[in-house]
Parts: sequence; structure tokens; C-alpha cells
Amino acid sequence: MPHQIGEAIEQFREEGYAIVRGFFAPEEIARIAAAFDRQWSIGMSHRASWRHGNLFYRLGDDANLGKVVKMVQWPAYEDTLLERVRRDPRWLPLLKPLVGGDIKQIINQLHWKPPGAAAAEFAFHQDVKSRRPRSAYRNLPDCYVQTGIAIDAHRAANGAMRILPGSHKLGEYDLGLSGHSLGQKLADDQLTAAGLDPSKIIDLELDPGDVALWNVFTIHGSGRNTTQGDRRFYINGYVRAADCDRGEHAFRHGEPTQLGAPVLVHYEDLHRRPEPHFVED
Ligand SMILES: O=C(O)CCC(=O)C(=O)O
Repeated sequence: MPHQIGEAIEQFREEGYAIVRGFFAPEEIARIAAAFDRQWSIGMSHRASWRHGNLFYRLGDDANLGKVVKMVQWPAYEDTLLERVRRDPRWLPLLKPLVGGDIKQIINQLHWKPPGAAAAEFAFHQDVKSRRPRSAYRNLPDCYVQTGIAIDAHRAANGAMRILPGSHKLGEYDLGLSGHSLGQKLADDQLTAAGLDPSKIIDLELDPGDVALWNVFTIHGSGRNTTQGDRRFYINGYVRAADCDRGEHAFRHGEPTQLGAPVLVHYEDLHRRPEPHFVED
């Protein structure tokens, strides 16, 4: 594993993405998968999107499937296993060389791609677009690492992420996208229209327990799941604490830090409206 981690860090710097194989063991993935299923049931029990502090069940009306849970943001406040995974000490050898040992987290998210769901496609985008408010971040190209844990196998057929290697070196790039990438079709034409070469795109194929890393400027997206099974992905986004005014600590001075009372991440009304409520679209 140490050898693999060194290579992953180098590839992340050079190509804007990397994969570490077998980061979590099969029995751990089985437990995380069960946590996903619990979170899906909670989400589906609500009549509309529902928020409690930073915890947010974002529901959608899918053209093919009807009601779906598009994602859950900050399930770690609700589920102790998911909370432990986000600050598992095994992240440190991977993250420390990139952002140091004092690390905040700005993304804690569960993604599903149910078979056939159109609402679960991500058009090509760069995550930098969602790092708001921009004034809260310093040194963005170097301070941020997005990670995704494959719960199911990720293959081209079930909507594995597609990545443009080296695109992190382009900086913030106009991909002609209006609105959120989630729920918009993944199409090579989008890249061609933006002056990029879609033949350079690669599928990020992962086995359960593999971890993918990508840079905040890396151009990526993911298409439709055309298989019969689900495709689940646990995303945690880490940032050098000194370079970000938002976020929950995951590690302080190299020590895992448990979640406490929620702090400001993306939900601007956290202190004005902390109570549970529905969010109508
Ligand atoms: O779940 C996915 O495939 C897409 C992830 C992604 O594009 C993102 O989180 O920015």
C-alpha cells in the first residue's frame, strides 16, 4: 500500500486524478453499503428534499423512475459508521503529503446511480464551480483533494466517472454549462464545443473498496447506469485547514477529529434555521 500511495500522489499531481486500489476491505465495504441502504430508506421516507442543519436529503423526480434520492449531503451527522470512515486514519498517508495534517472537510456525500436514472447523470464539470463562497478558499489548486470510495464496481456501463487527464492544469475552464451538473446529460459534444478533445477522456473504472482522487479543476462527469444494479459512491472532499474558512475538521494535527455541533459549510442559514425542514424545489 505505501508504494501505491506514493504513486497515487504523484499521479494526482501530474494528471489531476489517481486511484488507490483496495483502500477499504470487502467486509468494510459491505458495512458501508448497508449504511447507504439505510440512508436511501430515510431519504425515500420524506415527501420532498429534507434538511436538518448540514444534513440534507436531496430528492429528485426522475423522468424514468419517479422519486429518487439524488444524494445525501453530510450523512456523517446521522450515521456513526459513515462518520468514522470520513476521518479514518488511513486517509492520512494519502492526504498529508498533499494538504498537511490539519484537514477540514467540505464535502461528505452519498451518490446513487439507480439503473436507468436520468436524474443521476453529471454533465462534464469542474468541482471548483461549487467551492463557494470563493472568498473562503485560498490556494485552491493545491489545497483541495476530492475522494470517492467505490461501494459497487464502477464500470463504463453503470456510469463510472469519466475524467480528462491533465485538465487540472487548465485552471477554471468555461465548459458552457448552465446550472448544476447533476441531472444534466453527460455528452462528448459538450467538450468538443468547449474546444477540448473527447477522445482523451478515460473511464475511471473501480472495484468496490477502491478510492479515486481528483483535483478541484479536473474536468469530469458521469453518465447513465445502463446495468441492472445500483452504483454507489461515497465522496469526501478534504481541504488544508489553514486555506479554508469553511468546513468540519476531519483531522487536527494529524489526529482524527469527530464531528460535534455543526459548523458552517455550505448551508448559509445554518444558524438562522437549524431545525429540520422540507426544502421545496
Ligand atoms: O457520482 C459521480 O459519478 C459523480 C461525482 C462527481 O462528478 C462529483 O461529485 O463532482
